[in-house]
Amino acid sequence: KGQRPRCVWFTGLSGAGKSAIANLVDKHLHALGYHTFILDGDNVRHGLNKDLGFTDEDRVENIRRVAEVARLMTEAGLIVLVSFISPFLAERRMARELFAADEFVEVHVDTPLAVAEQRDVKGLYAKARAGQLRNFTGIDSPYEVPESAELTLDTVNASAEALAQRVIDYLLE
Ligand code: GGZ
Repeated sequence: KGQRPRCVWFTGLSGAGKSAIANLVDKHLHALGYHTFILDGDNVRHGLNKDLGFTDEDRVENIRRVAEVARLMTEAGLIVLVSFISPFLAERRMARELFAADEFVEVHVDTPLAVAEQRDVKGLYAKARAGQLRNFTGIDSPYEVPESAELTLDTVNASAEALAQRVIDYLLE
């Protein structure tokens, strides 16, 4: 089936729900016959970017490389689902500029810090508050709220399933 290549760029705090939503979008698009690929910390930070940590400088380089890889993958025809905190406006803008105007879809997974911290699925916020984890996004490292996201997802008032469906509807409209 002919598919439009896309870069769907999920941004949001640690624990916001980016990966959960990206995984659902991936599963549903795959079931519909689309060719997709997820780029996230799990498959990029342990390999290609294992030399990078969480200083501002390293995050910028992390996002630069991820954006370039996503671009290669869209050139191969894929719908790429990119799931990184990607905290800086300038780097998200840089990523967007690698793609055609309608090819890049920025999705702000808009979970308030208090909610992400309350959930604290991996216990990282507690560690950051205790000073055991430095440069943690939202605690002692900034998250710059998107100004030009194509979609803003409110994870407090909707389920991951419902939000994944919104992303799919946007992509297929
Ligand atoms: C933020 C951190 C940090 C610090 C480790 N700050 O919830 P997670 O665990 O699974 O997702 C977070 C992930 C963030 O990596 P990214 O590559 O998405 O970040 S960025 O786009 O800013 O480069 C978190 C874990 O790594 N983690 N230390 N200090 N998140």
